[in-house]
Amino acid sequence: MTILIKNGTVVSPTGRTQADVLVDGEKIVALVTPGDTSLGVDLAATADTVIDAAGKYVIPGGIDCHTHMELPFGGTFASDTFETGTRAAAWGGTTTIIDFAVQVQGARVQDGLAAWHEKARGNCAIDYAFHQIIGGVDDDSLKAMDELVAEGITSFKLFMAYPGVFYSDDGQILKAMQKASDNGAMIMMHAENGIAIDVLVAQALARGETDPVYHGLTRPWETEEEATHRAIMLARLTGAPLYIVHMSAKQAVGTLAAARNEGWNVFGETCPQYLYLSLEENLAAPGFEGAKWVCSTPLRSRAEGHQDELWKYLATNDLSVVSTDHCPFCFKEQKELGVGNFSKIPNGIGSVEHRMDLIYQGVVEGRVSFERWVELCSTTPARMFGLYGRKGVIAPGADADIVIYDPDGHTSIGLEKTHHMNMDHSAWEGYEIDGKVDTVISRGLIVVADDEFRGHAGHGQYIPRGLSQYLI
Ligand code: DUC
Ligand code: ZN
Ligand code: ZN
Repeated sequence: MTILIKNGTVVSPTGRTQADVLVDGEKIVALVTPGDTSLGVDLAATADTVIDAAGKYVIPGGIDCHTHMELPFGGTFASDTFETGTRAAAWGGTTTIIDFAVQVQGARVQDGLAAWHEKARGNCAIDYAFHQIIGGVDDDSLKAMDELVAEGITSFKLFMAYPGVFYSDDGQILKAMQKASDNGAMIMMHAENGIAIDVLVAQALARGETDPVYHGLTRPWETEEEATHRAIMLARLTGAPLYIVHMSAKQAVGTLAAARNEGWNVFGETCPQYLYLSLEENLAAPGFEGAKWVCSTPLRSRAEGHQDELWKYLATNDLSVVSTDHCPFCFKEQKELGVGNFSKIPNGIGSVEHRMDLIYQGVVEGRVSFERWVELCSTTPARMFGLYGRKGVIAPGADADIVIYDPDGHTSIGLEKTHHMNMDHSAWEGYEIDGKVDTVISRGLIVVADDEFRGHAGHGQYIPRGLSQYLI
């Protein structure tokens, strides 16, 4: 099966070119400059399928390197399965996810990973890989980190938040970082001071402050900045590469930027919710409505200017990646677990379907370039997490994961309009995008075209990963 994508503009982090893209089976086999006849065949006449991409952008499929399908959290589970979540991702132009397998204290890391393989196998519409959460750093889990690296799980998430659940203390973090510094793995850090936050939460509840907005107010920027600084220093001490996930406070990113300016091997990720949504407009919505936007790190104050600063940090590469931290919960019966007590609201927002569009809107609004859009949403995630070459690039030999994006199209985000995630509400209701995902190809299979889903569960394969290209 061959596909020729004709007349499009191919976008990469280094520029835009007019080129026709030839796909054979699961791979990209050629990029041909229009008018170049040196191949000696009329590709349009011989290809099985010809797609005219005139006036459209041809980009490598999106890579969402931070998702939580079916994550157990607060007595419930994230509402997207691998089947529903990867289908929604495909609708939005994402062709690879990296999800987090979970190990909790006292359990074997290998068992946590096996459980994640079990959830995903045969169910995904697009390709997938795993990071490993280490919820209990001990001798066994440290040993398991070596085993996992050899199997293609080359990044480990630790938590400075959620004491008693996923939390690691500084000694545990130090040991895991020493291990990563030896075996080349990337340490991913949830950087919030969870011990301080738990005190602030208890004090707020004791004062009768129970609404969703107090979720944000009890996780002030200082708790993110302090943890970010501590994580960077521990990484510096051990020589481990460090990637700080879901950054939302401008002060924390400022601390990261200062470390990067010193040449230290540290990176930051943010998510669309921290670029667009805010504590005042969303988390503080009347009644219990704000629960829709309870996530950690929390949405920040617009009056304090975090959102605009984060966009600037994306442009300057102080923030290197946009993922979603996709962790959806329904309002009914899930978010509602926290009526009368914000600390019981399951943490998470669903966005896997909208990331490519939402960051494209940043291109339209002049915040980042076309090239940077591709870099933030596909190429850097591939390079950061050992997928590059196969993913994150349109070049001969790469997997044929391709999105054709229409700058003249329009996307109205909303539950009744464009919603395929397994949720009963959209955190993005009413957002308008001046562009549209037109066609999505996953390893040579057209999975979205003509406003139809044409993929199927089980097409997506597990992709073992190499080491990060950002190791020094
Ligand atoms: N943050 C969330 O919002 N949800 C899941 C876990 C996390 O760290
Ligand atoms: Zn986290
Ligand atoms: Zn997360």
